[in-house]
Amino acid sequence: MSGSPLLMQRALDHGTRVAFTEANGHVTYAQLLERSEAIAATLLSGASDLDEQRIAFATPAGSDYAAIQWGIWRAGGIAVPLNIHATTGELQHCTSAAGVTILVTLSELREQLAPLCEAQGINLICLDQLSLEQRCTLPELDLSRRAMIIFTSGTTSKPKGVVTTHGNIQAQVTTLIDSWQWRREDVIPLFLPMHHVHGIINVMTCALWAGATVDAYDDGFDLPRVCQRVSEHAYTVFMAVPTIYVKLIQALEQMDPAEKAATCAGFAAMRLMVSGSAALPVTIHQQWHQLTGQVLLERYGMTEIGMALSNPYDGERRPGCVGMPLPGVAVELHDEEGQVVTAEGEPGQIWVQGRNVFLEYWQNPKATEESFTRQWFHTGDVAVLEDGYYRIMGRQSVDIIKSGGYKLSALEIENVLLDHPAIAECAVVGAEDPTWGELVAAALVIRHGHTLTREALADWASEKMSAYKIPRKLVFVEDLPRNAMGKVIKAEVAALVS
Ligand code: MCA
Ligand code: AMP
Repeated sequence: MSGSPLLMQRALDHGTRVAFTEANGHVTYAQLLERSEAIAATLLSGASDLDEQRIAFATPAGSDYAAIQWGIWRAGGIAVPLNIHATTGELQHCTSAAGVTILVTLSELREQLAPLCEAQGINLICLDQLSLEQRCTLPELDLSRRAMIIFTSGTTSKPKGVVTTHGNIQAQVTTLIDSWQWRREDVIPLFLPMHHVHGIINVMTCALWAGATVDAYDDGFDLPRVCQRVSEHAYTVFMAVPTIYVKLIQALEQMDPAEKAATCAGFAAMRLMVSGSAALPVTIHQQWHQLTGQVLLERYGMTEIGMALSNPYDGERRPGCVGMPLPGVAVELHDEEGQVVTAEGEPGQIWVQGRNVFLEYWQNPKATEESFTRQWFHTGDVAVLEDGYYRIMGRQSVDIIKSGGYKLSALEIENVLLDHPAIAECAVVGAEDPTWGELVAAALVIRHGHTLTREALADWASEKMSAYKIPRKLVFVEDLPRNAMGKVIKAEVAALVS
């Protein structure tokens, strides 16, 4: 196993321990290693090293996902996880921007992905059709090798590919293993999407690093099943976005007393419950504590950096705050002139430095350069330090929306809406919402002689963008509010749609 990422070398020691429990039974670490070796041999198909070829994969959470990811890594490729619920247009952007050569999936998704692969000359491989007997000599890898590209939305109209190396991933994982005291005996549910860091790194990779067990949900967050498993005391650790805690509170409040007591007892028994990906409202933090006795540990992270700030495992977990820098992660606040803010109580943009910080935006040196000053990455989030704890105040850009834990680009959504024949102009903003954090909201100017209903727009949009990007709030306006320079005033749009 020399030359393999440390994650896989550690898996040898975990051997017969259960890595995944899933609908069809369980999979051990030894089986995961075996399957990933066969996948690596298939991908190499006689070559000695994939040399950072981009290999996309589209599979739900579970052992197949991990075996493919490890197979790509062991063969020397860059893993490009795709959103299994993305539209063809969204997938096309990712596969063509990353220059994907092979896409691995399951046979039930073959039909959906075949036209895209044909159009882009991508070799489509179905996992269930592979021989698991294949073996070959695998390449030597070092920590500087590129390992993964995750697409993330931002202040450009199309998502950018965030490239992390094996070294970055190792740093992102090990700081959480130590800080949150991951152990072999842990069991964690995995119901988060598998094309983002929260599900991939914080839940799955940390668990596999520790030799723990992942209970995989192959169709995302299934609230009744989660509550059932929790009431059986199946889990020791739980990680979710704030929207999920809001949905769980609503569900607990509607349960009959016996079911509620059993579910709350299951939550109470866990050793750690974490919230992140978006701001956890203080009221939700408090309600959760009242219901379950658990003090949620809130942390702050980003695709480009993994986790940076965390409330302590031992010690005060302060509601409304994201704690302090994790070991190995340097954090500074900077004012608008780029000067370091040292005084407590003064807001500044969060800059981050450390081995956890990504290498580059894929084939986008301009965006990469603009995001760094020396080795410091500019997150675009504004925070303030109060009594030793950081508190996130919001984003610098109004064009970034956080809905259900997903980061969305207002500009990307506007570009899609402008393709609608009835829409002359539009402005998209986030509107505050107690469940989703923010809802996607749009002010629309309708072309003369056209009409448009909410339902018709939602139907049309669902062909073009993922469900969480579809505007949920619409206002129809004569003109968009603009300043003297003709620029749309998004603050006024936000007031219109709220
Ligand atoms: C779905 N719906 C929405 C939204 N999304 N409505 C408003 N706003 C939205 N954003 C609607 C659907 O159209 C549907 O409507 C109904 O809600 C249920 O949809 P469904 O998809 O089934 O919802 P769900 O399963 O309850 O999903 C909610 C969720 C999911 C579980 C919170 O959004 C989720 O898994 N979010 C996690 C995202 C995440 O992991 N982000 C990490 C990236 P109808 O009923 O009318 O059909 S951030 C990251 O990785 C960084 C590093 C970090 O810090 O963690
Ligand atoms: P993403 O780019 O999808 O990885 O999302 C990262 C963004 O999520 C960050 O830049 C923050 O804006 C937001 N975020 C993550 N965790 C928190 C948190 N605990 N509180 C507030 N915002 C958060």
